[in-house]
Amino acid sequence: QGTAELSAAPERSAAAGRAAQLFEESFGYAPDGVWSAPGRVNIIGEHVDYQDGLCLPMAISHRCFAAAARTPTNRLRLRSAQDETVLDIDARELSAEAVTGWPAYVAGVLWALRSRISGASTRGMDIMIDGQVPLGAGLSSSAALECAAAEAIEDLLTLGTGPLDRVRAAITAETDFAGASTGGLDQSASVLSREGHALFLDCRDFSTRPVPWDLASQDLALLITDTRAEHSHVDGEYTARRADSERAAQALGVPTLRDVDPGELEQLLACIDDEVVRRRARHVITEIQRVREFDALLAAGPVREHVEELGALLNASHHSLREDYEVTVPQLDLAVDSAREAGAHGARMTGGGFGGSTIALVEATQAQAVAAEIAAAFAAQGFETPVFFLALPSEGAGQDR
Ligand code: GAF
Repeated sequence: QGTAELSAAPERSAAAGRAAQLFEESFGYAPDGVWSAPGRVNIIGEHVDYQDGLCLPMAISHRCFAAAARTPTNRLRLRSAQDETVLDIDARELSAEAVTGWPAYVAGVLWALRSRISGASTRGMDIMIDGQVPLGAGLSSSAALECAAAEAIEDLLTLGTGPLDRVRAAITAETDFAGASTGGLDQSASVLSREGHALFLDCRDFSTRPVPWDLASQDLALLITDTRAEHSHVDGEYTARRADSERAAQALGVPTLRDVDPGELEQLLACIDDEVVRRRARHVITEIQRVREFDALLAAGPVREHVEELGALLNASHHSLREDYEVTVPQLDLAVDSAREAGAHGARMTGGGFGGSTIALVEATQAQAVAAEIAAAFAAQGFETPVFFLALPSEGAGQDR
């Protein structure tokens, strides 16, 4: 029998206070403020953001905190409560080669915003990071780090960025500075999410629309299982899938797979010679269509009224990610299968895959029992004990104090 307790994120204002205290202990003076940004789960719309697709993520209650102060220097000094690596660098001379590890996700944001920072003013700052988004769990701890940094930098240097500018700066930090060629879903969710809502995201232009997502009042819950199967994005598999999807678009003669009419799927797929590329295309095109259907069901009434159809879309998404996109691992499949056997309405992996987390749409009263079933299945297979949370739709990035 595995352990199946539901863990909770630290309470936000207490966590912000802790970050301020850590700053003071480390730098010897009080910070100017504390900013934070959340991790996310993607409810549906996986591996489509880099093909101009549609996604439906939501911010979770786990956040990354950045306590920071502006200094009358040009030094960027970074420290973290989770990692001993520190950075102390001339902020005018940032380069991807000079900064590695977690500091690249913070320094990269300052670098991405460089054209907005006037040459004359100093840009020195001290930042203490306290990341409470579980690391390597596929819950976007790196986007939370970038987005918390973007909020702090905006307020400390008064750059006049809007939320979408900060999303773009965080994306640039990740792709051009930290060197992970991800697609923008995570940063959008971290900055633009609203409490009590999921975020309908069109990755073609990063336009968004909040979608009410209040499961608790309908006695439902979204159970997150962090399978503890480690994943990494800088890893070639993600890049390989992205390249496959580009090959698919090229074979179909369209700029992106978003431009494909799902009604013509079968005829179009027949035009792709490579069997693997054909399956990759089928995933992306059908997944974008599933997001449209999911969104339409949510618009048609409360989740409770369509819970079986919504669950079926989650299941179909997982199937497609497992069979056509091949981004699952045994732990993800087991968590999904055991959640369904324990009575979940639907379940799927969430995030980039190759490890990380799953989500399951469950009756609120069943969340604990479903978690226990998953934990037991993991124990029986000799897998590491998973960690369980509830996905509570939270507020995007902002200032805490
Ligand atoms: C990761 C990436 F960072 C996102 O951009 C997205 O592609 C996701 O995997 C898959 O949907 O989280």
